[in-house]
Amino acid sequence: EGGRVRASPMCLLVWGLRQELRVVLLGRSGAGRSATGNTLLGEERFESHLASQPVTTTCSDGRRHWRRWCVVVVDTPAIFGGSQWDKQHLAEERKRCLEFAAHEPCVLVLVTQLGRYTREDREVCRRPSALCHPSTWCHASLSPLSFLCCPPGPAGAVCAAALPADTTTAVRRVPVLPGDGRGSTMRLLLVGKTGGGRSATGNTLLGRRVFESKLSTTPVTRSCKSATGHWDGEDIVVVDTADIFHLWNGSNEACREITHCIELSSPGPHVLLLVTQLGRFTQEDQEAVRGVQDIFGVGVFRHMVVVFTRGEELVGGSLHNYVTHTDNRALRNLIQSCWNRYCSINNRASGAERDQQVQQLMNKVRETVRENEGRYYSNELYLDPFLTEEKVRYHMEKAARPWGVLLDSLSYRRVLTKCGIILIVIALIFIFVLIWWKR
Ligand SMILES: Nc1nc2c(ncn2[C@@H]2O[C@H](COP(=O)(O)OP(=O)(O)O)[C@@H](O)[C@H]2O)c(=O)[nH]1
Ligand SMILES: [Mg+2]
Repeated sequence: EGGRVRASPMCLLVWGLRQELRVVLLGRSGAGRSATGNTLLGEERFESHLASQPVTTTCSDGRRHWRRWCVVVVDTPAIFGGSQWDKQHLAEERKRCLEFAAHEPCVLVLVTQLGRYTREDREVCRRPSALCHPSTWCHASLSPLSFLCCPPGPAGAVCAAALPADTTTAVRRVPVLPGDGRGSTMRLLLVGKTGGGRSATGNTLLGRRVFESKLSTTPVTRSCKSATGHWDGEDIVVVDTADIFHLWNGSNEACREITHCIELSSPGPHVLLLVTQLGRFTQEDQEAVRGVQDIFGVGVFRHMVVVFTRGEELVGGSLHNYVTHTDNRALRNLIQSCWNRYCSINNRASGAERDQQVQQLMNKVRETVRENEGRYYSNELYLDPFLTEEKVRYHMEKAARPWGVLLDSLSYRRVLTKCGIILIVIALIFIFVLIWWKR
């Protein structure tokens, strides 16, 4: 926690992308591995009771979702230190354990009893380096009990997980690893056509005027900008965007701002809010949706909520009625692509009314996050650690005219040379055949 785990930039990158986190429980017989596993999983997955013989005889696993991780907890028999099994069984179980641990990110957790750190525990600490791949070992959470009285070392963390109430503490301790450095902050990205009300919606969400928002014939937001806020005890980052969502025009400014937008919402937005005006879903809006798709890819609709500004104009009618009875096919298609997630907002509201608007919108945001099991959206632009404007340009050109890029990438000269040679050879063969036949 707090940077205690050392990792190379490559590990940081890889760990940031993986959604699965392995937690391998190690320890001597009777230390409480299975019970700790059950506490972490929140269910009685592993057999655990007091017995004169070891209860856990083979490696097994259980899963749960925790934040953006799928946590796989692996319970192991006492395969190190004072084992009572024959060599073949031990070798098999060590192999199985190795297979379970051969995964990144993987954390080895030493389970030991408070006040009973014995010779067998020390033996367990010494042995797994032979079991695990060095890359796993360097991130292991194995830690002697002395950590309880002195600060943990760079690769160690200590937590007490004996009580069910400590589950969250225990799980939180484990995945606060490189790649999760941005913690639980939820990133919201405002997208849509210029003048639709993105900046105004951002200000409403944050409860203060951070982004410039006014009626204008030219784009008001010149550059993408992010701001942080809190909602219901959670940190949020809201990214407001410049005029980048339109049909690709190849301008340097667009390249620069797309790169900026990716940087600000990195490692990826949890939810994209597609902002449009109620009752005015125009050709420009459709082009903006196409622009969003070109930048982020089709998968982005899974993380999108359609937000209708000027919600105050809904007097007397419901948004549901408006959306289901609209004759605007493009809008209906968009709502369908976004899994029917939409809501309205009145950015002119203040006080309790504003709070209610934010509550509604944030409920949709939470629903979206839940449906995506806490995962944020990512694509090749987010995954590139050395993103440049040139790479963005290539990405956009590929998205805007995929066949064009393919043809551009073919070397015309080489193709023409080869075709020319083949034609000359065919012509020569034909002439020789003709001469020979005439004789
Ligand atoms: N009446 C009303 N006006 C809004 C609402 N949301 C945005 N606006 C206005 O729409 C105009 C454009 O908004 P802005 O946030 O600058 O749009 P952006 O270009 O998408 O960022 C501004 O004059 C806003 O005050 C709303 O919910 N109700
Ligand atoms: Mg704006």
